[in-house]
Amino acid sequence: MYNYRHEQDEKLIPMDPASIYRDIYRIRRFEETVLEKFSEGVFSGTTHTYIGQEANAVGVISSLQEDDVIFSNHRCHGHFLAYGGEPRALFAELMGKKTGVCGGRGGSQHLQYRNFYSNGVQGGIAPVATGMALAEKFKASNVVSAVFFGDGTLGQGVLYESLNMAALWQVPILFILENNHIAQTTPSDLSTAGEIMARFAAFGISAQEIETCDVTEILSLAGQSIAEIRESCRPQAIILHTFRFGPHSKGDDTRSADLVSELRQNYDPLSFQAQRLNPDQRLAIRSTVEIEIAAAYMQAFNDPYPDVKSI
Ligand SMILES: Cc1ncc(C[n+]2csc(CCOP(=O)(O)OP(=O)(O)O)c2C)c(N)n1
Ligand SMILES: [Mg+2]
Repeated sequence: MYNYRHEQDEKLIPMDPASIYRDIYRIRRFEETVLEKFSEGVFSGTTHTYIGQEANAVGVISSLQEDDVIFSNHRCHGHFLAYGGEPRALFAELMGKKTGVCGGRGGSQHLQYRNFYSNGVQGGIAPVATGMALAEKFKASNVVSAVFFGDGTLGQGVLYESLNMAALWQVPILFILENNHIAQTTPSDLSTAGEIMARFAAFGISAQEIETCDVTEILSLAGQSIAEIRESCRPQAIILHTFRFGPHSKGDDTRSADLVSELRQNYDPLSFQAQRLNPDQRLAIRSTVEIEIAAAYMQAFNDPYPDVKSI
């Protein structure tokens, strides 16, 4: 048992290795299906998949509680699914269907579901998350806000305005940097000067970093940070060094195939978690998830488009 996850029935239940594996594999299968089907023209707009980074979403979001608020970015599917969002509603959203998360109007990058929000503008959601944390502080609700962003977003000035306000006003927020070492096609060492940790230290925000694809290490780090934020009502940051195995969006990976396959070989959170299960357990989980995702896709595919009057 590693940590606690908040289910929709509002009970805290212990997470076991099998349910963690299932959560990671659900995101993986969802995203593989998105990439497979995109070329068939079934989705509207664009998309950014989360393959390789699944442990970050599962580890952090499983450590949050029911009323906590999550803010995500353009690469939001994994965060949404880890939060408990339905695969069918997300497929439908990507297809512009009425049954989509936002009635088919938000697309891949702009989701709102319960306490989950995403925004495709890099850094655009950081001040929103900071404002939400301030509001929750005023309400004395003991709610934590958590905001995910990528290494490329370290180039957005609004992020530093948000860090400044979060520290100045001491708001309960966790900044989660998913450093996959690349922004679209630009490796981070071509865009980011100095030490990343120093950027948080400049505002007096306590930050910790970890390079791992072991979800249990992320659970433990995030769980500790979130507990401290809730206790102290002060912002914190965690930097998760990670790798994406897919393209930035659909077919736009400028990295060599050899490099990507080496990354998959060495840093796959799914294979890492698989070692904790026996082959029968793995097989049972995989087939259940495959059936679930295939059914979710077909339901969304057959769902109606919104009617014109709803525009
Ligand atoms: C303000 C802004 N500029 C440019 C873009 C186009 N864009 C979308 S994602 C992306 C790269 C983001 O890199 P990073 O923050 O490292 O996240 P990752 O894609 O690696 O998860 C860019 C340039 C955008 N969405 N918003
Ligand atoms: Mg990046």
